[in-house]
Amino acid sequence: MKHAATPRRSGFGLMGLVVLLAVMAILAGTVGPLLFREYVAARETETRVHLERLDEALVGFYRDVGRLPDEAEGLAVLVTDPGLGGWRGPYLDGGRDAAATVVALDAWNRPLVYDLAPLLDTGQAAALIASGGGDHRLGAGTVGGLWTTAGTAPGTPGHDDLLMLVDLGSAALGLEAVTRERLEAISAAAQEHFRLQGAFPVALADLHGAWLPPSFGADALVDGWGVPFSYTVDALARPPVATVGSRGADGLPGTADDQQLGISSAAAGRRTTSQELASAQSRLDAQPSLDLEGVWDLDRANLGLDGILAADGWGTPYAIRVSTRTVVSAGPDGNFMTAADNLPPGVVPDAP
Ligand SMILES: [Ca+2]
Ligand SMILES: [Ca+2]
Ligand SMILES: [Ca+2]
Repeated sequence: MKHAATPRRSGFGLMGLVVLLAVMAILAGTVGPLLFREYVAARETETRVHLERLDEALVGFYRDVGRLPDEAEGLAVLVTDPGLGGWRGPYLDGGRDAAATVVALDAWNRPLVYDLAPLLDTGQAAALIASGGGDHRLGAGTVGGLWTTAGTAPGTPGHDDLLMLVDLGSAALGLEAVTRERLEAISAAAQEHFRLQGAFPVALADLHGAWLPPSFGADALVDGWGVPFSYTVDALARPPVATVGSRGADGLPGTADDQQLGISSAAAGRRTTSQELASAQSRLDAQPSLDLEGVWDLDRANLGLDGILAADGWGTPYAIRVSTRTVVSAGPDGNFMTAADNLPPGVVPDAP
């Protein structure tokens, strides 16, 4: 019986093994750190690129939705429709970055930190996104705490952190401009409403359709940040005024970024009043023998103007100056005694 063949000896003797181990040790000492640095640099670059893409995506989200995601929503809403009005994402198109599972991770697959309206040691930002970097530890700051943007001392967790400060810049200005434009369109429509109806609309929604331009969508009665405009009317003021306003970017009333537009009825009322006065006066001039009572309600009935021309374009009843047979409006201030703004100018009714 043949005995089993002894295993074939490798030609690689003990010396060979020693030499190989020595070479590997040298390589590990020199190439290893090089490779590691390369690896870290690549992850850092990858993270920076992702942060830049997130920055752009946040600005896009802001343009559409009118605000940045809050911290509870986080970065996931950039790729997953949260059911918000105006959302037209995903805001990261394609690639690994755009997957819902990794959108909020850095290149080391660690969660990015997102802080809305961060507290910074220098400058300002609308939001901040942070990665702990290669050491996986975030030392530059915390959500709601103070952020050190210039990096921290070597050896501390913050030294290799990667931060992205999100600046809305022109996007924010764009929303202010949209708001201003809508306010002005509403003002023009409300004045036209006043001119033809003798009063401001009760609610802004009443301006929809006939009064506002067709391009003014049903969703445009809100400011650039999606908040409905405030609207008040003081119908007893002379001339009556309306005010339409936005709370601005911060959504809070009474702060510096508010936009308010007073809508005056002065011009609209003047046009109406001038037209009415002209027609009333021509009716009066056509009946020179008609005896005047000096009481507009009676005289306009006698003139056949009953039911119309009760009040001028600012809501004040007309009067009549019997001595000169002139129909008079008190003007925008509603006061006959201040004659300068009366129509005709300077004319006051006879003293009672
Ligand atoms: Ca770190
Ligand atoms: Ca405000
Ligand atoms: Ca007056």
